[in-house]
Amino acid sequence: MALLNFFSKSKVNSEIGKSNKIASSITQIFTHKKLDSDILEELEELLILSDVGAETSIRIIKNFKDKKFHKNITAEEVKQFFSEELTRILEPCQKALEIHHETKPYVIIFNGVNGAGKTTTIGKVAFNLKNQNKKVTIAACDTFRAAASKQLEVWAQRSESEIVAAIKNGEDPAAVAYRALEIAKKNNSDFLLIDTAGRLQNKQNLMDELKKIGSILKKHDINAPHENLLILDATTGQNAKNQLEVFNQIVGITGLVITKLDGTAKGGIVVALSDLFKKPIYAIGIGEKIEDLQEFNAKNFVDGLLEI
Ligand SMILES: Nc1nc2c(ncn2[C@@H]2O[C@H](COP(=O)(O)OP(=O)(O)O)[C@@H](O)[C@H]2O)c(=O)[nH]1
Ligand SMILES: [Mg+2]
Repeated sequence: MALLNFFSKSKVNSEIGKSNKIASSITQIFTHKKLDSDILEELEELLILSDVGAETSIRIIKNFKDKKFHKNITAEEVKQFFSEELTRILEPCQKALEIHHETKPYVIIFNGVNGAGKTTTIGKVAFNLKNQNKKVTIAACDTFRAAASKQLEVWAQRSESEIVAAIKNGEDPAAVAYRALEIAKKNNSDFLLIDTAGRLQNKQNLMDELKKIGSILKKHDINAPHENLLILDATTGQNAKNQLEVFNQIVGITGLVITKLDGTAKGGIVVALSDLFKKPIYAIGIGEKIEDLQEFNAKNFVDGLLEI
């Protein structure tokens, strides 16, 4: 067993939550006022506006009340409290992907709704693996859109990975997955990364499709897929909770990659997801470039969010 460094090292990233900095709002709230019940409401609202979600925000504020801080508490002390609370929620979800090297190929399915960042994340992961001298096969199982496999081809070229795509438009995605697994075995690939479609509008279809991919892989390797990742776009805010619930029901999600934390995302959604689902967060996406995939580090993430 080994820990896999798919991703760039985590660093404090000031891009995270930049459109709605919790830190500057805390400073503003505490500039002219003393701690009272109005302020507690303002803090709760601030968390909710930052996408932390009502349930988690209410609990954090309850913990804050229970501390019985003195009336002249400073913005810095409040930030310190939030930093500890958020880190405590996020830390259990900071996990590295563990790989069994004896398993070849190690099969990872990338699930998620359209536009979440599945294809881009596969490209980034493939590139990182290649830099570690790993052999990668990519299965283009989003066979519904012709453009999808074209986009994947570009990423595959950059990472010198082999790509297995549909022979004709609309080919059964499970058939592509099966063929890809056979090819990956034949080529002695270390990894098989499977890109999927994400049409959540037609849940039954998607469910059938993903289940079929899973069961056809099992015919080759009873333990495959070894990971069922869910790629979530942080800018979709609270909707990400619903996506996690649905995909978890369908395939049993083993870990998350949360993308687009560099954009208008408020960042708090990562806290809400950790608090409610406690799934490992293997990486975060902080841009469109190949190096913009970082391992998730709870402390660094909170420091970015709170500008500490
Ligand atoms: N800013 C930003 N854009 C991203 C990130 N990840 C993916 N994207 C962009 O999101 C769009 C959809 O990504 P794509 O990989 O095609 O999503 P898919 O439909 O799930 O395969 C593309 O324009 C990507 O460049 C990220 O971490 N940050
Ligand atoms: Mg795609």
